[in-house]
Amino acid sequence: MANSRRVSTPTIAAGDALIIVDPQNDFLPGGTLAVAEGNRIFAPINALSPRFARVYATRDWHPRTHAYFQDHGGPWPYHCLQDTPGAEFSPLLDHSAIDVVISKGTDPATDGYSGFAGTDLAARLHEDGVHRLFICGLATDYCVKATALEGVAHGFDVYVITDAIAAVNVAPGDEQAALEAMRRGGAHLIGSADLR
Ligand code: VGL
Ligand code: ZN
Repeated sequence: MANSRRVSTPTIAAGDALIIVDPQNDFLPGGTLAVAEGNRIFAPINALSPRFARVYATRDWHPRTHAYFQDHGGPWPYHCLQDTPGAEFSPLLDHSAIDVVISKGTDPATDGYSGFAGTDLAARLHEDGVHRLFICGLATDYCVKATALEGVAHGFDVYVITDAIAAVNVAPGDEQAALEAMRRGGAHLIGSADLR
């Protein structure tokens, strides 16, 4: 079965981009929508980022009027409000490696989980000659999953780095379900140590 086959070890090359999804304070311990184990992603991310010619970071960048905040009937507490400390990249992230910052979730009417939703990310990647995406960041069960699946839909060869992502786990099992959805959707799941 193709899906149970181990992915051969990828070697980082030209045409590869590292996509760091939402490495922001509000998604980390002390933030308003904290991922309990979020801080553990930064050691592998900081080790990998200098090895990529192109590094993109997405940021959740919401207006306070966003429909998915609880005050407006949605599921989420306020988080990553534009120009607030909670929306800043974590001080644990090596900012020097980031080439491009993509703001998302700015449309108050749509969820904006994916880094591609309402942004020019796909166009920027195509312009930069990128074919393979190596995805890491937060959170596995929302924005990482959506970005990975939409990356596949855009025709990119997508790798998700499993030790460099962490889940919200609103319900137990969400993380496993998200990993399974990404694998079924055509993304390759790899560990950072698998990258040569
Ligand atoms: C995210 C929930 C709401 C994420 C963003 O970055 O995964 N999750 N907004
Ligand atoms: Zn959000």
